[in-house]
Amino acid sequence: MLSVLLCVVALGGWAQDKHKHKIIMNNMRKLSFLSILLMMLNSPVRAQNLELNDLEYFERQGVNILVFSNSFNGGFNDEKNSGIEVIHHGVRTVQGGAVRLNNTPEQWDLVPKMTSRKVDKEHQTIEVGMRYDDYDFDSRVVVTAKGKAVEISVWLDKPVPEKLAGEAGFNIEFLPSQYWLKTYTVDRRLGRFPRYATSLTKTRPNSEKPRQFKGFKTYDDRGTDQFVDPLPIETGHQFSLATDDPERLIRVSSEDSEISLYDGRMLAQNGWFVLRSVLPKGKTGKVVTWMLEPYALPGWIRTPNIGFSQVGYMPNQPKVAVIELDKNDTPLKEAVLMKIEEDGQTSEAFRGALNRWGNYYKYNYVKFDFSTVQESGVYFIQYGNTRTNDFLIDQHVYDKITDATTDVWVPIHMNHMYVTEGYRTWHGEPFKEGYLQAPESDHFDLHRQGASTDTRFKPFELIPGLNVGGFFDAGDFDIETGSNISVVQNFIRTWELFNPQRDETFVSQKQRYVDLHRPDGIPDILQFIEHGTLNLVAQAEQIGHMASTLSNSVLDNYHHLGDAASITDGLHYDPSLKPYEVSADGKRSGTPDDMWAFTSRNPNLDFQAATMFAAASRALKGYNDDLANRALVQSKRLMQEATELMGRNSQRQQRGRGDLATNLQLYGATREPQYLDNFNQQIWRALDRNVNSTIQTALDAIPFMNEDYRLRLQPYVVKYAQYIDSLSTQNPYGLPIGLGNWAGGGQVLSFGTTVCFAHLYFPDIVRRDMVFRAADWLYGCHPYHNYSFVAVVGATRPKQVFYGNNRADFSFIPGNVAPGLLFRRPDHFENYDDWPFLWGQNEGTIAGNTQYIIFGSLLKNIVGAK
Ligand SMILES: [Ca+2]
Ligand SMILES: [Ca+2]
Ligand SMILES: [Ca+2]
Repeated sequence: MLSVLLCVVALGGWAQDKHKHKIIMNNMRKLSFLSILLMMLNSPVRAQNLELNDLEYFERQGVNILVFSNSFNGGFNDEKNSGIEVIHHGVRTVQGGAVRLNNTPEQWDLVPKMTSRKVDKEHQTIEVGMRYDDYDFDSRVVVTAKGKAVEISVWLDKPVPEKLAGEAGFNIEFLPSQYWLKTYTVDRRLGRFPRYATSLTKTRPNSEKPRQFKGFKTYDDRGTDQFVDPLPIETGHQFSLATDDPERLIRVSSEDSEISLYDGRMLAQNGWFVLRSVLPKGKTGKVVTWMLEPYALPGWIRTPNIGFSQVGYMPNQPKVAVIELDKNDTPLKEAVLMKIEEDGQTSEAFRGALNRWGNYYKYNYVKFDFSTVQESGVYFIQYGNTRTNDFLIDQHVYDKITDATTDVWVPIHMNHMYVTEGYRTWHGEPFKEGYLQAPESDHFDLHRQGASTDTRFKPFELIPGLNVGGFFDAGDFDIETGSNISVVQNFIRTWELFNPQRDETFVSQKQRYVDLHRPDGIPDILQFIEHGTLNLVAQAEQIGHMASTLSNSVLDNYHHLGDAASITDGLHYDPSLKPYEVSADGKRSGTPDDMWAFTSRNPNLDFQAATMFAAASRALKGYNDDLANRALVQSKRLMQEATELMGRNSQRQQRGRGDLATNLQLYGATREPQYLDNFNQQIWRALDRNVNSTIQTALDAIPFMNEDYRLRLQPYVVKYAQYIDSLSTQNPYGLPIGLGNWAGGGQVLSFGTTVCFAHLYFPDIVRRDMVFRAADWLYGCHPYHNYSFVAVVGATRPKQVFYGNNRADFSFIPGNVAPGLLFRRPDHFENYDDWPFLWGQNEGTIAGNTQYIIFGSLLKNIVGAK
């Protein structure tokens, strides 16, 4: 053991995984003075104290403390992504440090607005001003480096407002999955973080509860007029959290204030552990002071992250692993590809030099190219002491990449159906009572119903016939009409391009019943087109135009986790009954839980629907002629009305890409020449303006066009190929990496799809090598970790948790595609694989996942896998 350790030490900045650190810790006692000295001599000399760096956060090796580098954005309020944050040995385990109004703030509790942020390098201080407009309440938080700790102090110029006295406090939150089952001490008392939320609560009158976002309520108080307030697990002045895990050990203490520990999961499954000090009443100046000290493992260097495709590689494709290294790590000169033989023995298949790519945000990157290895087999990569899991090189690795998505993920998201798989019921039939006309409202899921309903229905009146067909939007259960339109389009596209006859799903519209893995003689994709069209046609027929969404009426069932059929009570809402009261005939209830249809008219949405209906009518002809005809009728009507409305409102959008794609789809659907003329008039100008955003539509036209069109398009494809090449200099992965609040998985899918089409039509310009980049990324060759962002058949190590509707079980729905790599300012990428609840990195959407079906089908076909 000792010799192994010394060997690691002697090599200096080498790969050291978690176990090795533990070995080091355990063996420290056994080491002689000489070997400790040797260790110190070999460790690079670095600042041991926290220092404010050029990126405006406090840094020492192993610890980053961010102070409002990411502020609360207010969209969905507390997204667990903001305030004072700690990135501890590479993992963002602490966030939410701010003045808050609740013991355990939930997602729709109020968040403070950042009013100022002053960074003072000379005094090693960051000061942030915070304000709650709802309460005219201002505070400041000052964070100052003090050796290995930071001092956090809260300042008030005016006392806490009367209404918030005893409610406003300084909070900071700890990631449950990184702390549960670990030990802590409070003023020397011992405790262990619970795996399950089981602490004590009390109820208090609603009148005492600080206002929630826009006045909505996250909870159903069952008529008690009381809310639940968690009680602390512990209270004291000195906390040491995770004393049994040096990578997570943090000390928090306060001399002037009591600190309490709460479990945020008591109110919401996405809650975190909270440390909190209530601000004193009637005081101004420095009212609360904490010291916060994250422990840092001496000389800590992050374990290299070897990015590669978990699905594996075809023999004749490029195979390049991207190795992500700590900035204090010294890159090795070579890596090895090992082969696992049938008898279990391993042997060296390839040894190759590493190519240095350079720095990208906080890490350093080298590449390992083992493309020359073409023999089918089971392999793994060895880089120093880091060894990957195994993966395949084989002609058939891509054969099944869409199967879990089409056979499992999509049917489970079919709304208004009972969905079963073997012994398991995924959900009963949801929303049996149908949908009510939404009243004027400003909605929690960012929808809006204007003063006029734009329909023949009065607010709260039942709109008949909407509870049919359609797909759940994502991790929630609404029907986003725009999304559902793209979903049907994606299915039609898949159907028309690849004609997949796969039949693994039993769908009975009559029984409202879906059974997975039970063939019924009808290709599943056709049934999915039908299911999506059924809801959208019903909207057009019943409402007269497209609803913006069919969504929850109350916040307390919007965040539903569990069986979709239990979101509402299935009974028609009757305001003449009391809440929770059921009518004598058992058909109506006084509980206002019915879903709403948001019906403000949007001619652009109608136009999109019209285009999709035309295509759907073509796809469904011969399978469901009645629905095909209904779709065509609505297509023609909506097209005409939308065109008139847009003309009248002079909302005619700039005749740009949207209309280009629409004209092309309309031509495909109707073969009427005016649409092709419109397309031809616009396409070249659009390409001149922006090749990257127009090229997909231009490529989609090729099947309808002659050779002249292809020739004229060629120089634009050359330009696009140059863009693809240029991406290799922008980041080590050679594709567009999104930096938004929702990770860029959709962007990667679009990019991958476009590259595939470009290669299909112009193989000499967009080389075959280029089509694998998006797949490599999705399946594991990306920053942070190397797990597949897609829960795909064939991947050795897909992600283990996603933000699906079963996220509270720390599980996932097979076939899901995560948005993936989320950027946190100023330099951190992450994708939690032990905490599903951040949608920006882990939520799959119906539009995104059906887009993946196109990409996967295209890739399989292009590379000749099938
Ligand atoms: Ca939604
Ligand atoms: Ca079927
Ligand atoms: Ca109801």
